[in-house]
Amino acid sequence: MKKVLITGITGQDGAYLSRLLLDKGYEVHGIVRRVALEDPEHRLWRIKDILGKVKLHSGSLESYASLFDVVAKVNPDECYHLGAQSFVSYSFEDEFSTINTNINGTHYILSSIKNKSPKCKFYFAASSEQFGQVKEVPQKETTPFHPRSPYGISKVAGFDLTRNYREGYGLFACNGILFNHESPMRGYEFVTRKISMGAAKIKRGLSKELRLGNLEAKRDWGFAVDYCEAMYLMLQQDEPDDYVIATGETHTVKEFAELAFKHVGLDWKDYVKKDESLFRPAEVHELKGDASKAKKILGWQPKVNFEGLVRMMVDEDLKRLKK
Ligand code: NAP
Ligand code: G4F
Repeated sequence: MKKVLITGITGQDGAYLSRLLLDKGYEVHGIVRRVALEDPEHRLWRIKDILGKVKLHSGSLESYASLFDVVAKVNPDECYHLGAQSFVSYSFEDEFSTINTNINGTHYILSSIKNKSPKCKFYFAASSEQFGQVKEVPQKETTPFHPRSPYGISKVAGFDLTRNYREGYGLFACNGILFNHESPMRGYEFVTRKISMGAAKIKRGLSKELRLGNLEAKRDWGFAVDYCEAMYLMLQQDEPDDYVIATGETHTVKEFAELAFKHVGLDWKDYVKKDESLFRPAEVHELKGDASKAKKILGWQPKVNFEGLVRMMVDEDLKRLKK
Protein backbone atom coordinates (compact mmCIF):
# COMPACT_ATOMS: atom_id res chain seq x y z
CA MET A 1 0.00 0.00 0.00
CA LYS A 2 1.43 3.39 -1.02
CA LYS A 3 1.82 5.99 1.73
CA VAL A 4 1.10 9.66 1.18
CA LEU A 5 1.81 12.63 3.43
CA ILE A 6 -0.30 15.78 3.02
CA THR A 7 0.46 19.12 4.66
CA GLY A 8 -2.59 21.40 4.84
CA ILE A 9 -4.92 18.38 5.01
CA THR A 10 -7.54 20.48 6.87
CA GLY A 11 -7.82 22.99 4.01
CA GLN A 12 -10.04 22.92 0.93
CA ASP A 13 -7.59 21.04 -1.31
CA GLY A 14 -6.30 18.78 1.46
CA ALA A 15 -9.85 17.58 2.16
CA TYR A 16 -10.58 16.72 -1.49
CA LEU A 17 -7.14 15.26 -2.19
CA SER A 18 -7.38 12.95 0.85
CA ARG A 19 -10.65 11.52 -0.43
CA LEU A 20 -9.21 11.06 -3.92
CA LEU A 21 -6.15 9.21 -2.59
CA LEU A 22 -8.17 7.08 -0.12
CA ASP A 23 -10.33 6.01 -3.08
CA LYS A 24 -7.16 5.03 -4.94
CA GLY A 25 -6.09 2.81 -2.03
CA TYR A 26 -3.38 5.01 -0.44
CA GLU A 27 -2.57 5.06 3.27
CA VAL A 28 -3.18 8.76 3.94
CA HIS A 29 -1.19 10.70 6.56
CA GLY A 30 -1.78 14.39 7.28
CA ILE A 31 0.02 17.07 9.25
CA VAL A 32 -2.24 19.26 11.40
CA ARG A 33 -1.53 21.92 14.00
CA ARG A 34 -1.75 20.62 17.56
CA VAL A 35 -4.67 22.95 18.37
CA ALA A 36 -6.68 21.21 15.63
CA LEU A 37 -6.52 17.94 17.56
CA GLU A 38 -7.81 19.76 20.66
CA ASP A 39 -10.79 21.23 18.80
CA PRO A 40 -11.66 18.76 16.01
CA GLU A 41 -15.31 19.87 15.77
CA HIS A 42 -14.32 23.29 14.40
CA ARG A 43 -10.86 22.84 12.98
CA LEU A 44 -11.29 19.46 11.26
CA TRP A 45 -14.77 20.10 9.80
CA ARG A 46 -13.69 19.49 6.20
CA ILE A 47 -12.35 16.00 6.96
CA LYS A 48 -14.90 15.04 9.63
CA ASP A 49 -16.33 12.12 7.64
CA ILE A 50 -12.91 10.56 6.89
CA LEU A 51 -11.30 11.02 10.32
CA GLY A 52 -11.36 7.27 10.96
CA LYS A 53 -9.54 6.60 7.68
CA VAL A 54 -6.63 9.08 7.78
CA LYS A 55 -3.71 9.21 10.22
CA LEU A 56 -3.08 12.67 11.64
CA HIS A 57 0.24 13.89 13.03
CA SER A 58 0.69 17.16 14.87
CA GLY A 59 3.26 19.52 13.39
CA SER A 60 3.73 23.10 12.30
CA LEU A 61 5.16 24.61 9.16
CA GLU A 62 7.10 26.90 11.49
CA SER A 63 9.00 24.02 13.09
CA TYR A 64 11.68 22.11 11.19
CA ALA A 65 11.91 19.49 13.95
CA SER A 66 8.19 18.69 13.85
CA LEU A 67 8.16 18.23 10.06
CA PHE A 68 11.39 16.22 10.10
CA ASP A 69 9.98 13.85 12.74
CA VAL A 70 6.77 13.20 10.79
CA VAL A 71 8.63 12.60 7.51
CA ALA A 72 11.02 10.22 9.30
CA LYS A 73 8.15 8.35 10.96
CA VAL A 74 5.89 8.03 7.89
CA ASN A 75 8.56 7.62 5.18
CA PRO A 76 6.01 8.51 2.48
CA ASP A 77 6.04 7.50 -1.20
CA GLU A 78 4.40 10.81 -2.14
CA CYS A 79 4.11 14.16 -0.37
CA TYR A 80 1.68 16.95 -1.32
CA HIS A 81 2.75 20.17 0.34
CA LEU A 82 -0.47 22.21 0.46
CA GLY A 83 -0.07 23.90 3.84
CA ALA A 84 0.33 27.69 3.70
CA GLN A 85 -1.06 31.01 4.84
CA SER A 86 -3.11 31.19 1.65
CA PHE A 87 -5.16 34.39 1.99
CA VAL A 88 -3.62 37.11 -0.19
CA SER A 89 -5.30 40.05 1.61
CA TYR A 90 -4.02 38.91 4.99
CA SER A 91 -0.49 38.66 3.61
CA PHE A 92 -0.47 42.47 3.26
CA GLU A 93 -1.46 42.84 6.93
CA ASP A 94 1.14 40.39 8.24
CA GLU A 95 3.80 39.95 5.59
CA PHE A 96 6.34 38.61 8.07
CA SER A 97 4.31 35.61 9.24
CA THR A 98 3.15 34.81 5.70
CA ILE A 99 6.67 34.91 4.32
CA ASN A 100 8.16 33.00 7.26
CA THR A 101 5.52 30.26 7.29
CA ASN A 102 5.28 29.78 3.56
CA ILE A 103 8.95 29.95 2.61
CA ASN A 104 10.44 28.21 5.66
CA GLY A 105 7.66 25.61 5.72
CA THR A 106 8.44 24.63 2.14
CA HIS A 107 12.17 24.61 2.78
CA TYR A 108 11.80 22.49 5.95
CA ILE A 109 9.66 19.85 4.29
CA LEU A 110 11.90 19.63 1.21
CA SER A 111 15.00 19.28 3.37
CA SER A 112 13.33 16.61 5.54
CA ILE A 113 12.43 14.62 2.44
CA LYS A 114 15.94 14.94 1.01
CA ASN A 115 17.41 13.64 4.28
CA LYS A 116 14.90 10.97 5.31
CA SER A 117 12.85 9.92 2.22
CA PRO A 118 14.81 10.90 -0.89
CA LYS A 119 12.70 8.62 -3.11
CA CYS A 120 9.48 10.36 -2.07
CA LYS A 121 7.75 12.24 -4.91
CA PHE A 122 7.01 15.85 -3.92
CA TYR A 123 4.28 18.27 -5.02
CA PHE A 124 4.42 22.00 -4.27
CA ALA A 125 1.24 24.10 -4.34
CA ALA A 126 2.53 26.97 -6.49
CA SER A 127 0.10 29.67 -7.58
CA SER A 128 -1.07 31.87 -10.44
CA GLU A 129 -0.60 34.73 -7.94
CA GLN A 130 3.11 34.44 -8.88
CA PHE A 131 2.30 36.02 -12.30
CA GLY A 132 0.96 39.13 -10.51
CA GLN A 133 1.42 42.07 -12.87
CA VAL A 134 1.02 39.77 -15.84
CA LYS A 135 3.50 39.90 -18.69
CA GLU A 136 1.21 38.11 -21.17
CA VAL A 137 -2.33 36.75 -21.46
CA PRO A 138 -2.86 33.83 -21.14
CA GLN A 139 -0.13 32.83 -18.66
CA LYS A 140 1.80 29.62 -19.16
CA GLU A 141 4.82 27.83 -17.65
CA THR A 142 7.27 30.14 -19.43
CA THR A 143 5.55 33.43 -18.47
CA PRO A 144 7.87 35.51 -16.19
CA PHE A 145 6.75 36.06 -12.60
CA HIS A 146 6.02 39.51 -11.14
CA PRO A 147 4.35 38.88 -7.75
CA ARG A 148 2.21 41.67 -6.28
CA SER A 149 1.77 40.51 -2.68
CA PRO A 150 3.85 39.03 0.15
CA TYR A 151 1.90 35.82 -0.49
CA GLY A 152 2.90 35.87 -4.18
CA ILE A 153 6.53 36.46 -3.23
CA SER A 154 6.43 33.50 -0.83
CA LYS A 155 5.05 31.27 -3.58
CA VAL A 156 7.75 32.35 -6.08
CA ALA A 157 10.35 31.39 -3.44
CA GLY A 158 8.62 28.03 -2.83
CA PHE A 159 8.57 27.42 -6.58
CA ASP A 160 12.32 28.13 -6.84
CA LEU A 161 13.12 25.98 -3.79
CA THR A 162 11.18 23.08 -5.31
CA ARG A 163 12.91 23.42 -8.67
CA ASN A 164 16.28 23.70 -6.95
CA TYR A 165 15.75 20.52 -4.90
CA ARG A 166 14.89 18.80 -8.20
CA GLU A 167 17.89 20.14 -10.09
CA GLY A 168 20.40 20.23 -7.23
CA TYR A 169 19.53 17.13 -5.20
CA GLY A 170 17.70 14.98 -7.75
CA LEU A 171 14.34 14.91 -5.90
CA PHE A 172 11.22 14.04 -7.89
CA ALA A 173 9.76 17.48 -7.17
CA CYS A 174 6.95 19.15 -9.16
CA ASN A 175 5.37 22.61 -9.09
CA GLY A 176 1.67 22.80 -9.84
CA ILE A 177 1.00 26.43 -10.82
CA LEU A 178 -2.69 26.32 -10.04
CA PHE A 179 -5.10 29.09 -10.94
CA ASN A 180 -7.96 29.91 -8.54
CA HIS A 181 -10.04 26.85 -7.71
CA GLU A 182 -13.15 26.91 -5.61
CA SER A 183 -15.82 24.63 -4.16
CA PRO A 184 -18.46 24.43 -1.45
CA MET A 185 -15.52 23.79 0.93
CA ARG A 186 -13.76 27.06 0.07
CA GLY A 187 -12.90 29.30 3.04
CA TYR A 188 -15.47 32.05 3.70
CA GLU A 189 -12.96 34.88 3.32
CA PHE A 190 -12.29 34.17 -0.38
CA VAL A 191 -14.45 36.17 -2.78
CA THR A 192 -16.34 33.27 -4.43
CA ARG A 193 -17.50 31.79 -1.14
CA LYS A 194 -18.22 35.24 0.26
CA ILE A 195 -20.52 35.79 -2.73
CA SER A 196 -22.18 32.34 -2.76
CA MET A 197 -22.90 32.49 1.00
CA GLY A 198 -23.85 36.19 0.75
CA ALA A 199 -26.41 35.53 -2.00
CA ALA A 200 -27.79 32.49 -0.13
CA LYS A 201 -28.17 34.48 3.13
CA ILE A 202 -29.95 37.36 1.36
CA LYS A 203 -32.26 34.89 -0.38
CA ARG A 204 -33.15 33.31 2.98
CA GLY A 205 -33.74 36.75 4.55
CA LEU A 206 -30.73 36.41 6.89
CA SER A 207 -28.81 39.37 5.46
CA LYS A 208 -29.55 42.58 3.58
CA GLU A 209 -26.37 43.43 1.65
CA LEU A 210 -22.98 42.13 0.56
CA ARG A 211 -19.89 44.34 0.74
CA LEU A 212 -17.19 43.63 -1.85
CA GLY A 213 -13.94 45.27 -2.96
CA ASN A 214 -12.62 45.36 -6.53
CA LEU A 215 -15.40 44.10 -8.81
CA GLU A 216 -13.33 44.43 -11.98
CA ALA A 217 -10.57 41.93 -11.07
CA LYS A 218 -10.54 38.96 -13.45
CA ARG A 219 -9.85 35.40 -12.36
CA ASP A 220 -9.67 32.02 -14.09
CA TRP A 221 -11.87 30.04 -11.68
CA GLY A 222 -12.05 26.24 -11.74
CA PHE A 223 -13.40 23.46 -9.48
CA ALA A 224 -11.08 22.23 -6.70
CA VAL A 225 -11.82 18.51 -7.28
CA ASP A 226 -10.65 18.77 -10.91
CA TYR A 227 -7.46 20.50 -9.72
CA CYS A 228 -6.67 17.81 -7.11
CA GLU A 229 -6.82 15.24 -9.90
CA ALA A 230 -4.13 17.26 -11.72
CA MET A 231 -1.88 17.26 -8.62
CA TYR A 232 -2.13 13.48 -8.44
CA LEU A 233 -1.40 13.08 -12.17
CA MET A 234 1.79 15.18 -11.89
CA LEU A 235 3.28 12.70 -9.41
CA GLN A 236 2.38 9.67 -11.58
CA GLN A 237 4.65 10.75 -14.48
CA ASP A 238 8.07 9.26 -15.23
CA GLU A 239 9.78 12.66 -14.94
CA PRO A 240 9.16 15.56 -12.54
CA ASP A 241 8.10 18.86 -14.12
CA ASP A 242 6.10 22.07 -13.59
CA TYR A 243 2.55 22.55 -14.92
CA VAL A 244 -0.02 25.33 -15.21
CA ILE A 245 -3.53 24.15 -14.25
CA ALA A 246 -6.37 26.42 -15.37
CA THR A 247 -9.65 26.46 -17.31
CA GLY A 248 -8.52 29.05 -19.89
CA GLU A 249 -11.65 31.16 -19.20
CA THR A 250 -11.59 34.41 -17.26
CA HIS A 251 -14.42 36.30 -15.52
CA THR A 252 -14.72 39.40 -13.36
CA VAL A 253 -15.79 39.35 -9.71
CA LYS A 254 -18.84 41.28 -10.92
CA GLU A 255 -19.78 38.45 -13.32
CA PHE A 256 -19.48 35.93 -10.48
CA ALA A 257 -21.82 38.04 -8.31
CA GLU A 258 -24.26 38.65 -11.17
CA LEU A 259 -24.61 34.92 -11.86
CA ALA A 260 -24.81 33.92 -8.17
CA PHE A 261 -27.64 36.38 -7.46
CA LYS A 262 -29.42 35.54 -10.71
CA HIS A 263 -29.37 31.88 -9.67
CA VAL A 264 -31.46 32.74 -6.60
CA GLY A 265 -33.77 35.03 -8.61
CA LEU A 266 -32.26 38.35 -7.42
CA ASP A 267 -30.52 41.30 -9.11
CA TRP A 268 -26.98 41.70 -7.71
CA LYS A 269 -27.10 45.49 -8.18
CA ASP A 270 -29.77 45.74 -5.45
CA TYR A 271 -27.55 44.09 -2.81
CA VAL A 272 -23.83 44.39 -3.60
CA LYS A 273 -22.14 47.48 -2.13
CA LYS A 274 -18.67 48.51 -3.19
CA ASP A 275 -16.38 48.93 -0.18
CA GLU A 276 -13.10 50.77 -0.83
CA SER A 277 -11.60 49.37 2.39
CA LEU A 278 -11.61 45.90 0.79
CA PHE A 279 -9.36 46.95 -2.10
CA ARG A 280 -5.77 45.64 -1.92
CA PRO A 281 -2.66 47.87 -1.87
CA ALA A 282 -1.53 46.13 -5.08
CA GLU A 283 -3.97 44.12 -7.19
CA VAL A 284 -3.56 41.26 -9.65
CA HIS A 285 -5.91 42.48 -12.36
CA GLU A 286 -6.20 39.67 -14.86
CA LEU A 287 -5.46 35.97 -14.56
CA LYS A 288 -6.12 33.58 -17.41
CA GLY A 289 -4.18 30.34 -17.73
CA ASP A 290 -3.04 28.22 -20.64
CA ALA A 291 -3.02 24.58 -19.48
CA SER A 292 -2.04 23.11 -22.88
CA LYS A 293 1.03 21.39 -21.41
CA ALA A 294 -1.00 19.62 -18.70
CA LYS A 295 -3.63 18.64 -21.24
CA LYS A 296 -1.02 17.15 -23.57
CA ILE A 297 1.27 15.42 -21.06
CA LEU A 298 -1.05 14.61 -18.13
CA GLY A 299 -4.19 14.12 -20.23
CA TRP A 300 -5.91 16.49 -17.78
CA GLN A 301 -9.16 18.34 -18.54
CA PRO A 302 -11.36 20.44 -16.24
CA LYS A 303 -14.88 18.96 -15.98
CA VAL A 304 -16.79 21.80 -14.29
CA ASN A 305 -17.20 25.17 -16.05
CA PHE A 306 -17.74 28.65 -14.59
CA GLU A 307 -21.57 28.55 -14.62
CA GLY A 308 -21.61 25.05 -13.12
CA LEU A 309 -19.22 26.12 -10.37
CA VAL A 310 -21.22 29.21 -9.36
CA ARG A 311 -24.49 27.26 -9.26
CA MET A 312 -22.96 24.41 -7.27
CA MET A 313 -21.56 26.78 -4.63
CA VAL A 314 -24.79 28.76 -4.24
CA ASP A 315 -26.93 25.58 -4.09
CA GLU A 316 -24.73 24.07 -1.38
CA ASP A 317 -24.86 27.26 0.70
CA LEU A 318 -28.65 27.42 0.38
CA LYS A 319 -28.83 23.81 1.61
CA ARG A 320 -26.44 24.52 4.48
CA LEU A 321 -28.57 27.46 5.66
CA LYS A 322 -31.73 25.36 5.53
CA LYS A 323 -30.13 22.83 7.89
P1 NAP B 1 -6.55 26.59 2.60
O1 NAP B 1 -7.94 26.07 2.55
O2 NAP B 1 -6.31 27.96 3.14
O3 NAP B 1 -5.68 25.54 3.46
C1 NAP B 1 -4.41 25.87 3.96
C2 NAP B 1 -3.93 24.76 4.87
O4 NAP B 1 -2.63 25.10 5.38
C3 NAP B 1 -4.82 24.50 6.10
O5 NAP B 1 -4.90 23.12 6.30
C4 NAP B 1 -4.03 25.16 7.22
O6 NAP B 1 -4.25 24.59 8.48
C5 NAP B 1 -2.61 24.86 6.78
N1 NAP B 1 -1.65 25.71 7.47
C6 NAP B 1 -1.55 27.06 7.43
N2 NAP B 1 -0.57 27.49 8.23
C7 NAP B 1 -0.03 26.38 8.83
C8 NAP B 1 1.01 26.16 9.78
N3 NAP B 1 1.71 27.17 10.28
N4 NAP B 1 1.30 24.89 10.14
C9 NAP B 1 0.59 23.85 9.63
N5 NAP B 1 -0.42 24.00 8.74
C10 NAP B 1 -0.72 25.25 8.34
O7 NAP B 1 -5.87 26.53 1.16
P2 NAP B 1 -6.33 25.71 -0.17
O8 NAP B 1 -7.25 26.57 -0.95
O9 NAP B 1 -6.70 24.33 0.21
O10 NAP B 1 -4.96 25.72 -0.98
C11 NAP B 1 -3.99 24.70 -0.77
C12 NAP B 1 -2.62 25.22 -1.19
O11 NAP B 1 -2.67 25.60 -2.56
C13 NAP B 1 -2.14 26.46 -0.43
O12 NAP B 1 -0.74 26.36 -0.30
C14 NAP B 1 -2.48 27.62 -1.36
O13 NAP B 1 -1.61 28.70 -1.13
C15 NAP B 1 -2.27 26.97 -2.71
N6 NAP B 1 -3.08 27.48 -3.82
C16 NAP B 1 -4.42 27.57 -3.70
C17 NAP B 1 -5.18 28.00 -4.78
C18 NAP B 1 -6.68 28.09 -4.69
O14 NAP B 1 -7.27 28.76 -5.55
N7 NAP B 1 -7.31 27.43 -3.74
C19 NAP B 1 -4.55 28.33 -5.99
C20 NAP B 1 -3.17 28.21 -6.08
C21 NAP B 1 -2.42 27.76 -4.99
P3 NAP B 1 -5.31 25.21 9.55
O15 NAP B 1 -6.62 24.57 9.20
O16 NAP B 1 -4.78 24.77 10.85
O17 NAP B 1 -5.30 26.69 9.37
O1 G4F C 1 -10.87 35.17 -3.65
P1 G4F C 1 -9.64 35.98 -3.49
O2 G4F C 1 -9.29 36.42 -2.12
O3 G4F C 1 -8.49 35.13 -4.17
P2 G4F C 1 -7.02 35.52 -4.73
O4 G4F C 1 -6.51 36.74 -4.10
O5 G4F C 1 -7.09 35.48 -6.21
O6 G4F C 1 -6.15 34.30 -4.18
C1 G4F C 1 -6.60 32.95 -4.29
O7 G4F C 1 -6.14 32.42 -5.52
C2 G4F C 1 -4.70 32.33 -5.66
C3 G4F C 1 -4.42 31.77 -7.06
O8 G4F C 1 -4.30 32.84 -7.95
C4 G4F C 1 -4.19 31.42 -4.56
F1 G4F C 1 -2.85 31.24 -4.70
C5 G4F C 1 -4.53 32.02 -3.20
O9 G4F C 1 -4.09 31.14 -2.18
C6 G4F C 1 -6.05 32.17 -3.09
O10 G4F C 1 -6.62 30.89 -3.06
O11 G4F C 1 -9.74 37.30 -4.40
C7 G4F C 1 -10.02 37.24 -5.78
C8 G4F C 1 -10.25 38.63 -6.33
C9 G4F C 1 -9.16 39.64 -5.95
O12 G4F C 1 -8.84 40.39 -7.09
C10 G4F C 1 -9.80 40.54 -4.91
O13 G4F C 1 -9.31 41.88 -4.90
O14 G4F C 1 -11.46 39.15 -5.75
C11 G4F C 1 -11.24 40.51 -5.38
N1 G4F C 1 -12.22 40.85 -4.33
C12 G4F C 1 -13.18 41.80 -4.45
N2 G4F C 1 -13.89 41.89 -3.31
C13 G4F C 1 -12.31 40.30 -3.11
C14 G4F C 1 -13.36 40.96 -2.45
N3 G4F C 1 -11.59 39.32 -2.51
C15 G4F C 1 -11.94 38.97 -1.25
N4 G4F C 1 -11.27 37.97 -0.66
N5 G4F C 1 -12.96 39.60 -0.58
C16 G4F C 1 -13.70 40.61 -1.13
O15 G4F C 1 -14.60 41.16 -0.51
